[in-house]
Amino acid sequence: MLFSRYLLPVMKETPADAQIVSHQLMLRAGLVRQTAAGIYAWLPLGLRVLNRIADLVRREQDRAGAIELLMPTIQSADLWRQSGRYDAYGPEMLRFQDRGGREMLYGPTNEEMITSIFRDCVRSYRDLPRTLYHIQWKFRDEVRPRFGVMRGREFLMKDAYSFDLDAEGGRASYDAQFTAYLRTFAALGLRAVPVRAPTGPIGGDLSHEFHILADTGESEVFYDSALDAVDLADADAPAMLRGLYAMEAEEHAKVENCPVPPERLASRRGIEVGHIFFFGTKYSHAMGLQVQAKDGTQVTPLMGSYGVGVSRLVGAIIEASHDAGGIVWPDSVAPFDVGLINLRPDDALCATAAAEAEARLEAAGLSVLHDDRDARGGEKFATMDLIGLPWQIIIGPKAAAAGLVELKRRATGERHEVSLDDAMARLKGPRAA
Ligand code: 5CA
Repeated sequence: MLFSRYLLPVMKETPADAQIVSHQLMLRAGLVRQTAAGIYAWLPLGLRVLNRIADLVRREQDRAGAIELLMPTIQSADLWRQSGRYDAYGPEMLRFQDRGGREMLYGPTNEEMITSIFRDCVRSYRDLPRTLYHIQWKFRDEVRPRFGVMRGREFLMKDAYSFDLDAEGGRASYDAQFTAYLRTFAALGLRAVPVRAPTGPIGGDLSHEFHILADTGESEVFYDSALDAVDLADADAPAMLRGLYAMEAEEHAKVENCPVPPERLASRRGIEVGHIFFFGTKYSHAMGLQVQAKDGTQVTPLMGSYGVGVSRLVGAIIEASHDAGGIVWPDSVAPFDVGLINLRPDDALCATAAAEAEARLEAAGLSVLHDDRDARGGEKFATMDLIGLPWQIIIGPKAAAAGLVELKRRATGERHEVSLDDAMARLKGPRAA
């Protein structure tokens, strides 16, 4: 992709209205534009990151046996009356009428809709267990939208819903999602710790939130500091984590005798990137979902729901991975693999070398943003650092004459003058791993 033909409005100055670093960097790096309070347009570079995150979430959901479908953003009020939540949900729900005067809403979540779909499609115990998910926009008319995409009003969520015949099965479905979440966040290059959580308007009595520990987090969590030593990518991590004390502040406040000795009790702020719930028959009972059991009787399936804040993750990843120069994308979600800087687009040798490098990198399956703009070197370096692509390949007249390029790793700042072949060999290594 040629920079000169792309839409990438970068800003030098820090926007005054953005309070936290991820929001500032998302605006400066041209990832999003606010179009109304808490509502954002995803510009081309931001959309590439959002899509990569969604793809990784999807990969781990599929691996865990969940099945993808797509439900609409617009729902009918009648559906929500069946569960009794239409009146209970309050002013966070965006409500409106269609031309026929029918009451509609922009979905803040999908428990009712999935329950009604499942109720219409399934009759027998043979059709359970099932976990279904979609990745779809939600709307919540938050009192205080802030921090950019971290607390938006319109946001992208992965929401999964499990249906089981008995409590043991329901627990297994919950555990499968718990494990999938640890894998997902690890694949995104994040350390997200699970903590016991209150269930709020979703309901039920078993719930975990997944938090990235960061000073800019909106929640507070209390946990046994032994948790800091757990390798979350380890296969034993789910079992180890279940044995350790970790609570969202509201839950912690309910605990009368904290089992963790004070010197081991840590308290940090966290960004909630996922939230899972087991609420049994709350929606299936209210909405009359029943299936025939093996013995011919009718049973009410037990359900759980499992959310990941896909658009919030873009901000959370930046909070966790940036430096003074800008964003430092983990390889797994970077909008392009390589930023190719041609320092002298007016020089024939440089232009040929850069075009060749771009073609060969792309032929090798790497995505490239080629800065061919007629601009000063300093500006190109600053822009490339700001947008945070994992690798930079810099082509200038002296190196080009010697058949060399400069390869820079964004995260470490390490630079090497190498042949294009050597650069490509180094670049493919960590990606393949
Ligand atoms: N139905 C359940 C699980 S599918 C549910 O809605 N859970 S939730 O309310 O906790 O939302 C799931 C995730 O969406 C949260 O963990 C958070 O990461 C993300 N999220 C919630 N509200 C917002 C918001 N206003 N802006 C951005 N992301 C949000």
